[in-house]
Amino acid sequence: MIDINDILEKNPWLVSASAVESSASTQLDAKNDLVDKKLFIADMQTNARGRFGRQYLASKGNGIYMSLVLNVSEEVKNYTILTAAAIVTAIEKLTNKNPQIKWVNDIYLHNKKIAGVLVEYLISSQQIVIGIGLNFNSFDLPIDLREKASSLFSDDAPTITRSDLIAEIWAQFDKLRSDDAFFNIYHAHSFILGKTVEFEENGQLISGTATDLTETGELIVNTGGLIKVLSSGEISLKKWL
Ligand code: BT5
Repeated sequence: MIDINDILEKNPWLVSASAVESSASTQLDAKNDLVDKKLFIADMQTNARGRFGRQYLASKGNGIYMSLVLNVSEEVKNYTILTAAAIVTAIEKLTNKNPQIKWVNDIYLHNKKIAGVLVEYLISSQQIVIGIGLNFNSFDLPIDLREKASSLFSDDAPTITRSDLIAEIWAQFDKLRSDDAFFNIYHAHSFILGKTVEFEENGQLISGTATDLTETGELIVNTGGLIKVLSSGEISLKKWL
């Protein structure tokens, strides 16, 4: 099980944390108890979601599934980018692995997705809920995910615990959110820059070369002379080569 005391000790900025054996979705747990800087963790989720309502697969005891509530009254930051930067920094600090970030919210290792970030804005209460799903140990994936998903530790035995990584992710998150260096980390870990990407716009499939990222998180794509600035809220990439 997850060691909450260790996580809180390494993150005095968090007010509290809960860890349950099973939850429908830690994102929902968080939304039902909107305490600023409270962390919700589950060993298993039965109805986890990603962006655009897509399903996120969980496997009992083999992943990190967690959501954080944060009051964001006057700040304007791209929390998806900040969280992705915190995850890759934490992994690099605790292991010898070199994760990358696929625009905008996916963490990749050896060309396969090992984690995803979901940031939801609650406009009425000026809060956000940051969800992280990370495949930690390897587990049986359904056929449709085998080609594109993997785990942090896939062929090798874990050298750290899930609690170690959770504690480090939030420690890095807290450190990075006090300055703007997280964008440079995000940029330096980009898996997509220089690649040919395909996206859908108004029902039309368009392809181009991903050339850069803006500081607010848009992806700049050159589609044969025409420069497109893609916003992650509207567009998700279909293909990248
Ligand atoms: C994400 O969405 O990757 C964000 C996932 C956030 C999940 C966390 S877990 C804790 C909290 N509670 C929740 O209910 N949610 C958050 P997106 O970019 O939309 O990616 C979803 C797509 O990733 C799916 O359509 C699949 O193709 C793929 N996928 C699903 N499960 C996966 C897994 N375990 N590992 C890798 N890829 C997966």
